[in-house]
Amino acid sequence: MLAGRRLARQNITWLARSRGLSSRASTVLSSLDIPTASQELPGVYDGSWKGSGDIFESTCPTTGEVLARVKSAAPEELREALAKSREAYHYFRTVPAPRRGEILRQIRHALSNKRDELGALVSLEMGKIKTEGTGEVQEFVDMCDYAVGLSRMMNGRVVSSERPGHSILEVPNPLGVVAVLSAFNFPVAVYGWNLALSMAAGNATLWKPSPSTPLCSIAVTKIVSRVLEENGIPGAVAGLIIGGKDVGEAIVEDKTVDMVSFTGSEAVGRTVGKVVQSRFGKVLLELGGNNAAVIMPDADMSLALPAVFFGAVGTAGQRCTSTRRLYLHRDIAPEFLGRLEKLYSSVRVGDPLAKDTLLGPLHTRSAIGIYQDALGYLRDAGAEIITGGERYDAPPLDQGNFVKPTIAVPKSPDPSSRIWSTETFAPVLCAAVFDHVEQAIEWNNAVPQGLSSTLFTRDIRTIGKWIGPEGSDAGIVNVNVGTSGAEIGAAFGGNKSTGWGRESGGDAWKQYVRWSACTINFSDKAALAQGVDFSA
Ligand code: UN1
Repeated sequence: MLAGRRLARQNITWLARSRGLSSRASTVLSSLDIPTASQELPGVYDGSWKGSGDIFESTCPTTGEVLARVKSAAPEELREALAKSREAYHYFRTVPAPRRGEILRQIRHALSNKRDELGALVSLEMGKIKTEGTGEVQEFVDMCDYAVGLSRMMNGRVVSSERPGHSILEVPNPLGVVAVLSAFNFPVAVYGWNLALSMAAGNATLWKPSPSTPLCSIAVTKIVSRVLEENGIPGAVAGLIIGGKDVGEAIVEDKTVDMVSFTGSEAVGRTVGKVVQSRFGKVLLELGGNNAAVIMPDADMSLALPAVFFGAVGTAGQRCTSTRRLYLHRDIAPEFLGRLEKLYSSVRVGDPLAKDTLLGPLHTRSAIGIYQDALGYLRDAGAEIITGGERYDAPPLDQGNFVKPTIAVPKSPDPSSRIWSTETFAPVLCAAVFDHVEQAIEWNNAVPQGLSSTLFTRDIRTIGKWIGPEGSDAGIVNVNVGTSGAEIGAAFGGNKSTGWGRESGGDAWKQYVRWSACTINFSDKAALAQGVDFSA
C-alpha cells in the first residue's frame, strides 16, 4: 500500500517534471540532454550560458505541444556576446589553420556521434521527416570534412611583378566576426555551411537562428562548445544568440560584425543587404527560390517523376530549392501529370518521426494561412487544382500544421503574374505546357528569383543550350536531377533576387577571409610600376 502510494507520488512528480510532454518528445529531448522539466532554458552562449530577455516557445508542428521555453538575449547580453566574439577572434586568428582544422575534425566526430539524435530533434522541432532531418546533420558533418581539408588549402597566390626584385602575394587572412542569421527550414545545415568555413578561416562566428527552432541551435552549440572547451578555445568562437527581430536588427547594424550571412525572405534580405552595405560590411544573402523543372518529350520518366515528386512534396515544400514550377512539353504533359498525381495520392502523411512518413507538417500555424492564401488566389485566377488544395483536418492531423500537397494548372503561363513570380513556402506546384525548349527557358528565367532549376532530357544538344549562355540563369542548373538536395561540394546559392550569395563548397570560403595584395621589394632599387619616373 505504502509502496503503491509512493509510486503514485513518483508518477505525479514525473508528470510535473516533464510538463506532460509526450514520451515521443521527451525521448528525443533527453537523448540530447535538453531538460524536459519545466525550467526555462538559456538561449545565449558566449563562453557561458545565459539569457534574460523575452521567452520564446518552441512548438512542435506535428502535435502543437510546447517543447520548451527559451530565454532570449537581453540587449546588454547581445552587446556582451559581440564583445566576447571579437575577443575570441583575436585569439583564434593566431591559431594555425591546420590546427583549426583539427578542431573541426573533432566537431565532425562529435556531431556524427549524435547524428540520429540531432536528426530526430530536427524532425521534432522543425517538422521535416526523419530521413531528411538526419540528412541535414549529415550535411554539417560533410561540411566539417570539407573544411578540414580546406584548412590546409586556403591558399593565396604569388603574382609575377613587372618590377625587378619584387614579388606580389595575395594573402588570405581571417576576417573577424561573422554573424549567421539562419532560417527555420534548415535549422542545422545552413549554420554548418557557415560555421565550418568561418572556423577554418579563423573567424569568430555568432549564430542567430530562427526563434522558432531554438532547441536545434542549443543542441548543436552544446556539442560544438564542448569540443572548443576540451581544446582550450574560447567558447565565443562559436557563440549563440537567440532573439527576435530586435536582436537581428542590432546585429545587422553593428559595425563590429564584419560579415552577415543571412538566409530568409527576399523582403527581409533586401533590408539586411542595404543596412550592411551602408556600413561597408560584407553580406552574404540566400533568399527566395522559385525553382522550375523542365520536362522534355525525350525525358526518362523514371528519373523525372520521382525528382519532381521529391522536389515539390519533400520537406513539405519548405526548401529554398523546392520545385515550385513545372514546365511540361506538350507531347508528354497529360501522361506526366497523370502519373505525378498518382504519386501524390500515394504520399504517406503523418508524424515526421515515424519511419514510413513522407509528408510532415508545415513548420508554423501561420504557414497554413500562407498556403490557403496562395490557393485562394489560384482559384480566383481560374487555376485548375488537380490535387490537394486544402488542410488535413481530421484527427490526429488537425493537431498539427498538415496541408495537402497541391498541383495546380494556372490559366496563363505568364511568368510576370503573381502566381508564377512569387515564392509560396508550401507544397504548391504550378504546371504549364510548352512547345519549344526556348519557351521553357524563357519562362524559367523570367521570374525575379534565380536559385535552382532543372531540365530532364536525353538530348545532349538541349543540355548544352540549358547550361550555356542562352540557358538557365539560376545559380543551380541541373540536368536529370531534381532542383533540391544539393551536395555540399559545389558552391550553393542563387542569382538575382535570391541574392547572389554562395555558401558551402566551391570558392565560397573566399568570402570568409580578408584578402591582402602584398607587394614586397627584395631589391635595393626603388622602382615604380608602369615605368613612372619620379626621381628628384
Ligand atoms: C535551403 O533550403 O535553404 O539543396 C537549403 C538543398 C539542401 C539545402 C537547402 N542541400 O535542398
